[in-house]
Amino acid sequence: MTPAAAPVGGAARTLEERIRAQAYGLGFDLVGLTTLGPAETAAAFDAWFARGYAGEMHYLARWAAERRDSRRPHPGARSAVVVALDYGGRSPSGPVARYARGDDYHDIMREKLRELHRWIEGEVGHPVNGRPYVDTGPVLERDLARRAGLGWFGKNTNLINPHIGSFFFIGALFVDLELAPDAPFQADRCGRCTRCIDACPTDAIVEPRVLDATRCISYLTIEAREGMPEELRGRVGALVYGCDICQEVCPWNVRFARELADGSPFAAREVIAGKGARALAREILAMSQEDFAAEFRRSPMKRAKLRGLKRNAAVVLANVGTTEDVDVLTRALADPEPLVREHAALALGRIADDS
Ligand code: B12
Ligand code: SF4
Ligand code: SF4
Repeated sequence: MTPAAAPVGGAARTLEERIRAQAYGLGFDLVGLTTLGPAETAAAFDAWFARGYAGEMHYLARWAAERRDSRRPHPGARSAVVVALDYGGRSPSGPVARYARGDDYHDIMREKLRELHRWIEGEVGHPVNGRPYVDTGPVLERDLARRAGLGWFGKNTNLINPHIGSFFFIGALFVDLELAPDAPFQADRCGRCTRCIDACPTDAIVEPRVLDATRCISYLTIEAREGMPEELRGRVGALVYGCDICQEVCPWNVRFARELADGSPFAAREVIAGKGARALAREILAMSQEDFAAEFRRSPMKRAKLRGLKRNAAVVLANVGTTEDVDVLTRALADPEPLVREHAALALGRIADDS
């Protein structure tokens, strides 16, 4: 069976087949097994970091030896069940990247992986030393997923699967079992296409498969804690949080991206659903800390904190706002955060220049 295909009936026999079937049953969209060991792309990671492309994400420098070899993050672990969970690439574009519109995927995937862990212990009849990883440890998850056969590294750096595209999260359950691995995904299906590189508004994909995160809108609106660089502010356009552009233009998503399942926890929550960039930016700028805590409870958008979201909202209003937004921006000039005041003032200046 290829890792891309859901099982099609018949009694599952080996432990590997039963694990795959159980993981699909828990709702994962792709499942692959791999043996842990040295990461093939460790050198690509080191070169990327050495070029300063990680920006302020200093945490990526920690646990370097663990990142280079997936046997190290969880002592004793020998294999990984690597999974993908689709977050709905067919949902319409919007000011918030699709992955961040609903509930936080870390919690959802970790819980499902814990359930899989308990199920495996039941199947083998003894405790299994294991641990779920979803963004939480020093693991090169795209590397691990390619190794487990889930897809190839697109030129936009995302892992792409030929059946479902790239709008999916990656997670892994490390276990101290010796599981027969799936074949790594060897092909490069990008061919001569360069659509993602051409479409990136900030020219962040500096070479095929190399992303200067400090230019990436996803980084600028989520990870960066300080001001938005002047050169890039205008290019952020109407994006309040995250960016999907290099995935939206990818032919593999145009063709194979999926609809969100009914009742999916990744469906847009009320504060975001159906809102255009201006309306959302205005709402965010007017939020108190209490409103923020209530509206973004269990949301990945909490990561930017209210000050980061307000900075982004001001940048978006600078780009697409009108004189009708002067009121909310003027009130933001009294925000306790200098970062917010600075970007609100810049936005007011821009609107004044344009009107
Ligand atoms: C830091 C980080 C970011 C940073 C930097 C991203 C980057 N491309 O470097 C920022 C904040 C910009 C970011 C953005 C996004 N991220 Co992010 N991010 C991560 C994180 C925590 C670490 C990634 C990392 O180590 N980057 C350093 C680079 C060097 O590694 P890499 O991107 O994984 O690239 C690998 C390959 O491309 C390959 N490679 C690199 N160069 C070369 C060159 C050659 C020649 C070859 C053959 C291979 C190769 O080796 C690298 C290391 O294994 C991972 C989770 C994890 N622990 O892995 C999630 C993760 C990669 N992100 C994810 C997502 C969903 C996103 C966004 C789509 C969110 C959004 N909509 O805004 C965007 C996509 C932007 C993009 N084009 O990549 C998913 C990706 C799922 C997928 N299908 O690929 C992950 C795996 C989280 C998860 N658990 O699901 N992210
Ligand atoms: S996520 Fe957006 S800004 Fe980042 S590389 Fe892709 S298109 Fe460029
Ligand atoms: S847009 Fe083209 S080059 Fe970029 S990841 Fe998709 S197939 Fe590869």
